Amino acid sequence: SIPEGQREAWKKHSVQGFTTKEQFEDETVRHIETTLARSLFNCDELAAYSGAALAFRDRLIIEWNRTQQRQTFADQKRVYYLSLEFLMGRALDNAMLNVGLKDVARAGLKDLGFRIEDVISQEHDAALGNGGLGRLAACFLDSLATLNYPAWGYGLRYRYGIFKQEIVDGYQVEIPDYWLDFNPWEFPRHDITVDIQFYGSVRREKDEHGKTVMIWEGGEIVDAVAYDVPIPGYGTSTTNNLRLWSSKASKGEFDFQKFNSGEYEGSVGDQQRAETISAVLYPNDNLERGKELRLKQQYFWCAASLFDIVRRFTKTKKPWSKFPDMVAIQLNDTHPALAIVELQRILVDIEGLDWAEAWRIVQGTFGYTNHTVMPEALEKWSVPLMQNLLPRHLQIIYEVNAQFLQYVEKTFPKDRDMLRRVSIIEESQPKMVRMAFLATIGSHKVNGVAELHSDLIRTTIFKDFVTIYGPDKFTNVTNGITPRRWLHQANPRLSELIASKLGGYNFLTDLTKLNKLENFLDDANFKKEWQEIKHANKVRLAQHIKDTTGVSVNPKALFDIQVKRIHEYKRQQLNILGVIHRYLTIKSMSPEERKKLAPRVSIFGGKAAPGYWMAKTVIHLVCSVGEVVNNDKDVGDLLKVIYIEDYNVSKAEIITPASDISEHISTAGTEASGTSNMKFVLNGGLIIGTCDGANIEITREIGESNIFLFGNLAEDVEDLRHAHNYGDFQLDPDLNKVFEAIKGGRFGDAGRFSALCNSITEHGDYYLVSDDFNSYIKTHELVDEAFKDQEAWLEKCITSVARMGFFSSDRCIQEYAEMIWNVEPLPPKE
Ligand code: Z15
Repeated sequence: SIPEGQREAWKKHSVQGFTTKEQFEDETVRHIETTLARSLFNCDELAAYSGAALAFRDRLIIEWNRTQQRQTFADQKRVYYLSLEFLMGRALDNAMLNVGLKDVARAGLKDLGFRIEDVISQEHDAALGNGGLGRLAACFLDSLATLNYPAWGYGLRYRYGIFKQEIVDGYQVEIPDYWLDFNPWEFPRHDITVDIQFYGSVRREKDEHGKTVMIWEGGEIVDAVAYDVPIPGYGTSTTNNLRLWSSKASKGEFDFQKFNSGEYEGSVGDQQRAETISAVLYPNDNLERGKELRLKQQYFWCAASLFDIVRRFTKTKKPWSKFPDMVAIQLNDTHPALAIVELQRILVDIEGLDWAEAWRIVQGTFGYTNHTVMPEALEKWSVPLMQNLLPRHLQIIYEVNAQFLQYVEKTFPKDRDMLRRVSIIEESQPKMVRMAFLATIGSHKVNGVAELHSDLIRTTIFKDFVTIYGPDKFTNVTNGITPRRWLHQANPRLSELIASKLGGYNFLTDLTKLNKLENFLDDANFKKEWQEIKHANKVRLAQHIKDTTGVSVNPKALFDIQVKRIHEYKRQQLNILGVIHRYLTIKSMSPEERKKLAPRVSIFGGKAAPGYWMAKTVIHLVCSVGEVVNNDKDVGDLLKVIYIEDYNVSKAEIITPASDISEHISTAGTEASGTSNMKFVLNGGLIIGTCDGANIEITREIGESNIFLFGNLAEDVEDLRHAHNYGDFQLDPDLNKVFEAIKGGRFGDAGRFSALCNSITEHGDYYLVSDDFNSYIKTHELVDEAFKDQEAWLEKCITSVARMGFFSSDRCIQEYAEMIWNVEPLPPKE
């Protein structure tokens, strides 16, 4: 650091960051002319984006520095959020709003000849996630900073984010998402690198006191290099850090020897192999495939993060027993469960603590969030794979398991089968490590993400663990979303209208304040403006649809939207089969009857995992139906079917404010929470949904009369499936007509859809499409009816928005902080 005597000089030259329009323009032009080496003769919108982004980045990093210093001096507990996915979307708009300088930037950019919207839309999404789990992590970072918690995110810096989706001839095509060409939002920290070891073997040795120590040696070393992304809070100078690790060949290991011995090509190959670890995000949502490279990613990221966290703790010179008082680590699903084992390894093998004392520290440090009960999504790693890649970690897992099972056997001596059921090791061929059990045993709290889901984990996958540990270890934190991005940024006009009624923007940091909106249900002007804003948002989406698909849709029609990852459990197939039913109904009507119908636009969007054939078939069916319906003269505006390509965070910001109704129709008991349901309601759209995930709590909050619920309940699903498997299955007659139409070739080659149809008609209808079909169709008829009374519809929308305060991610973070982390905020002295 700078010597005492020189600090005054330093401070005099400290960068301040712009606040006025003039200063913003100075900074932006300076960056364009020097950092980017462009001039006013070749400054396009991309250059303007780059200049503005760099100007904001400077501001953020100044606050980032101050925040980090403050947190270091404060010497209090920090939170570390470990997530393999952070689905951040664009950063510039968010930075402008959180720092409170968007109007300054708008005026400045206008002076320089640009429209702020065009500049903002130049930015490439940071798409380091698949769906809900990754976006939740991003919302949590926003709330942690806004609420002034000393918190860090830790993740992987993938060179390729989630693929870009193109729809070619009605099929999904995946394009690699190379996004790092120009990323002004990250700061490489080449001085912060960690050596990460893989493979090798374990040797037992006696130390000088005769104590047995384990030594993991040999194998290979890969370097983890830190890249830091500043996370600004809204309306506060707190700027937290998201640290992403990038893999690189270790200097000592590779170059030197091989370059000297003339193995140039081999050396380059080694470098590339090392860099492969952080090369690509696995594109599966709610599915685990057990690939070695994925396990390598997990350990690489956990080991680097733990090393960093432990190093920060050691600087405080506190005894190890204080570790859980200074560090809370939250595991976003089981992807980071190896962090538990890694901390135990550091404490026992490297720091020489007793096993039992180390394990107390580990359990006191970790919390685990479960996001699914679906068996195909629960992580299991093969023992031979782990033995080879992480021999010492496998030993530790066996030891943890042995002690745990010993305790269980002692406590429940009569239940022999329990040992088999709760063992971390599944006695299969090959043996498997059950990561959810490891995460549960190694944490002091386990939480689900919505009430139904938390009840389900307590009664199904973790039932035995509730018996063993008691019910208090298991809790619920219902998911939420950040109202900054999902209301203020995505829907600025609605946010402004709300602010004009509530006397300012305080609702953005205390969302329960929205409840005062119910006082304006009789305010005709307010309601008119509300409706105008919804219409303008629909016009904007209609324009996007026209530009990207060529199809014209009527903005006055009912916009019915389902955008999310394509998955059988989310039941996009139920939606499109319902659309076909609607089409057949329209075709069977007389022109007079048709006049009474409410025009509809059915909008779909979402990515299918590249290897998920059934999901890809669903996309193809939607596109094929659209091809027929959109060109049928009998139908006209009464029905349009649209597939929006490449659904991502920035598209969601256009789509969410434009819905009249959105679909959250998973088979009851399968969607842990869902978070887009919250986004749509917060933007003044109603929802049609099943009694699943957070739909249930949304209903509780907004009232049953403001939501369209349908379908079987979670408690009945098991019996229905069982009945199907024993031959008790009657295909719904309306659904049968839909299948007849598909089989008759009305939407192109029927063969392409046979597996999809058969999964329902022949193979047990696991997701209960037929069981729920009638209820779904009937409920859509209620939606049609309700939409005809625009006045009443509008009232439902406004009432619902007013009652959505509970679903702010700020509320979630406060619950985690109190119930799980035991951390206090550290507000800046302002
Ligand atoms: C994912 O996006 C979710 C759960 C998972 O187990 C995986 Cl691997 C990915 C989603 C849930 O499906 C969704 O219901 C929930 O809202 C979201 O996590 C955030 O909790």
